[in-house]
Amino acid sequence: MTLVHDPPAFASPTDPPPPSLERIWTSKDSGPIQFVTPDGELTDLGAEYGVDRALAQTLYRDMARARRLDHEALALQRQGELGLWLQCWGQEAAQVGSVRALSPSDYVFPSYREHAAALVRGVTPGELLAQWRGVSHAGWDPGPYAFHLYSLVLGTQTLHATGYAMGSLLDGADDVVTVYFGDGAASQGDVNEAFNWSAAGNIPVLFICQNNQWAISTPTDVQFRAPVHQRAAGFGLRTFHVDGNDALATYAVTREAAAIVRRGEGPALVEAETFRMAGHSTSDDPSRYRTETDLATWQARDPLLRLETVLRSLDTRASYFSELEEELERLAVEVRRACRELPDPVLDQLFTHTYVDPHPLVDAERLAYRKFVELMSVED
Ligand SMILES: Cc1ncc(C[n+]2csc(CCOP(=O)(O)OP(=O)(O)O)c2C)c(N)n1
Repeated sequence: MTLVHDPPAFASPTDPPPPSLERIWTSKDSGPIQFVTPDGELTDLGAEYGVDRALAQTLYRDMARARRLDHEALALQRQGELGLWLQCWGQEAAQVGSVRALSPSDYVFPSYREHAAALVRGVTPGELLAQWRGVSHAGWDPGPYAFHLYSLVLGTQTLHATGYAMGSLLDGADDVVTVYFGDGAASQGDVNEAFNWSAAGNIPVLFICQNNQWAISTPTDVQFRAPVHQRAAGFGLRTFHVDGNDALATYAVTREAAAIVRRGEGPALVEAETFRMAGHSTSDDPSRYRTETDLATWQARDPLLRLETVLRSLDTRASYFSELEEELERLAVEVRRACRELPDPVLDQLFTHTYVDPHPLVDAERLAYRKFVELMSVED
């Protein structure tokens, strides 16, 4: 059964620019831009913008799919089917709202928690889980999805994105190369170099910082004094601060930021305030460092519940929700099946994708590995 709403639509780069949220935000500087309150009420700004029902349904579906995949992956890890998993629970709106506001060809550099964004770009559950099952160094071919491989070395992807965007500029493309990173990663030198270099060179990069309040066990008030958006502005970026648990506001803000970058006016940054509801990874116990009150505060700001309230207030048909529920059940089955069916890796291939060109050290290591395998099979 298919859903009865419009097919998911990405923002078109040729759409007319919406009213300036940058102006509204910088003139009032009254905290993050919000369209919908945690209770699901439209703010004055949200009412001014209005709610596009098809967009709201698309964003809600994207978030619901991501949450289901995330929870299934957690269960698979607990059953020993995955070595590790980093949940994106709580951050669905920040990811879905932003990635939907791009053009599908805008190349995205994720960090390692962007499962919701990856799903929107079409990365399959099996491809997403492969790295965490330990059967692949990565999992997918980035080209067809315009979605790069995960980067676990904090912040490096901001420099990769900046370099990629320089290339895209030289090619005469009008891409908005987009890069995700966290509040903790923002302390890395790489991120600050990427801010500076992209601003100095007018390079078309859109930085999306998901400020989920924690870098493993380090809270933001220990991590930094000046917020990420203020620091980025100091480097000369156009900056935005948005409620990252508000999918509609995140979409609108990212759309405006992307339009700035696409017009060649230089790099921009969106700081999306959100919360990591789970531990840093499945190896982490967040109850060791954060309080139940903290968790409850953010639970009340849940991005899915908030958009669901909006959709119900728009008299969304009950069939939308029931069909989505069925779709999520099918997705869950697919996630479990895809995970268990992932083929074991051929270890010899470890040496194949290390360098583009042959390398003597890698060749020697491959030879040593083959000799070891031979020796083992003789002993058998
Ligand atoms: C260069 C580098 N330093 C340290 C680490 C260890 N490390 C992994 S995740 C993490 C915290 C990252 O926090 P943040 O950037 O806020 O992203 P989040 O995990 O909260 O999504 C740290 C310190 C790393 N992976 N890379």
